[in-house]
Amino acid sequence: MDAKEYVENIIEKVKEKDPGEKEFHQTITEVLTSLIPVIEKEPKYMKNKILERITEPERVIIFRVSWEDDNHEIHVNRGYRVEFNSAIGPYKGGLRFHPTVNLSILKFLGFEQIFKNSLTGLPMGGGKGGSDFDPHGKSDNEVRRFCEAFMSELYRHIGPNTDVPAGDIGVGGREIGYLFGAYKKIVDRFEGVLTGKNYNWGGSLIRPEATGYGATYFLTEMLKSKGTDLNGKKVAISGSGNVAQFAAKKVTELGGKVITLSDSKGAMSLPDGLNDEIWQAVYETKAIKHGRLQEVAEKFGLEWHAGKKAWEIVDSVDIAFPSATQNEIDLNDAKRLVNAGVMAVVEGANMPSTLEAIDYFHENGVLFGPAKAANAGGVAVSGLEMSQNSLRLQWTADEVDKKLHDIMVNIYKASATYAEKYGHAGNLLIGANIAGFVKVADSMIDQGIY
Ligand code: NDP
Ligand code: 2IT
Repeated sequence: MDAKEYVENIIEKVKEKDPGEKEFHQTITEVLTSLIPVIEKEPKYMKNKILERITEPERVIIFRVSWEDDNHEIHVNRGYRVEFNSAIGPYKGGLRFHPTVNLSILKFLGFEQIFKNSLTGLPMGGGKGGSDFDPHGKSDNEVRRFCEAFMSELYRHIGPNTDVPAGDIGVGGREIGYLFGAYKKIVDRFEGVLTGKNYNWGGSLIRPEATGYGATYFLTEMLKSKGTDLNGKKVAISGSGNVAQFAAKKVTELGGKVITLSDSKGAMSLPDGLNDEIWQAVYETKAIKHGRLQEVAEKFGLEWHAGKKAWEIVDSVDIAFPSATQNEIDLNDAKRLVNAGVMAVVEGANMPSTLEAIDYFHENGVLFGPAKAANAGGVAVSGLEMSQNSLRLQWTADEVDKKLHDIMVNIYKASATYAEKYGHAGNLLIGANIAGFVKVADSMIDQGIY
């Protein structure tokens, strides 16, 4: 069997085994197809059945979460942890609280995390978890009770050397605090079992900023390869959560003009770009008050486009920086962005572009920075948080930021180098996937048959 046939066969088998897991099928198709050049060159991967093994999670935990709201009504949600691959370190990856969460979404996120974590160069395996709980409109006490109920089961599956969760959509500093408090109460140990902790109790400086800053550092490297930089570039950012906030901040700091932000209710135009005052209002409204972006638009007299995506409200744009959720750029959005003059796309969110959109960008010569590489800064600083916890030390913001910057430059270099080595110069998606894969696959071979 040749490499292409082998890969197609595995993709079909995954689809047959778990029909209906469409997001998981999407990432499997993207990643495995991009690995054909390395499977072809290195027969050991086929011989050791690495693709059969790497597409099957090591363990999936699904559990009931019952909790009581402020009116003493009982609710039942479903909790998950997908422990996908531990070849190069303990399972590591975020928790997502969002009503759309299901096994397909967490398997896609857990699978992507394997390669992303490998790219950081730090010893972290891949995992992801979460719940279909919706934090929108819940009181702090309700969120706390949910977190306590969630941890009352999760605690037995995680640990600083086993599985180290963090935040993702709907899980930020507040939730990590409640989850950490519940874990510590149950196990009676103060240990680095979660990342994204507050600095006062073992967190790392720059972790809140890390994904957005890191993706912007990656973007800077992409632009450098074309002899340009962020200065004066119009940047359409989607989302207004953790990733979008700090992407917007760093882009502005480096001379770019942020022309949009959005949330699940619509998009906001920023014709004059972002300033400190608007940024602070976005941060307070979304990160502290868990409110709506529309309130910020109204406060500053900015145009609000209800129900629209960021891509639908721009006529002229240089860079698209999706930072909200999966599949938020489909083929139509990609066409619209290309018509509006986009030269680069950098993925802050996980799998924000559909397979058709990615192909369209590549066919039209748009520089494409894939999520697994571009947004790896968040988990990279999570890895640095684990290191600091082990050392029982905390580094300065400058030290962490410098390490983050070096990691992002290295990820860019690895992606570009591997793309070239395997005959696809300039295709950072193929390069990143192969670079992330090789380390994990070789480690799996070293460790025997699991
Ligand atoms: P947040 O919860 O802080 O923010 C999410 C943002 O995306 C909000 O503006 C939210 O709007 C919007 N959003 C969420 N779901 C949808 C949806 N279905 N349709 C439209 N808009 C939506 O999450 P993060 O900023 O942490 O995460 C954003 C993306 O980045 C995700 O893809 C995540 O997996 C990825 N990521 C996060 C990392 C991290 O360190 N936090 C690291 C690497 C990747 P609203 O407020 O209205 O819900
Ligand atoms: O998608 C991601 O990389 C994250 N949500 C961050 C994971 C982490 O463990 O910091």
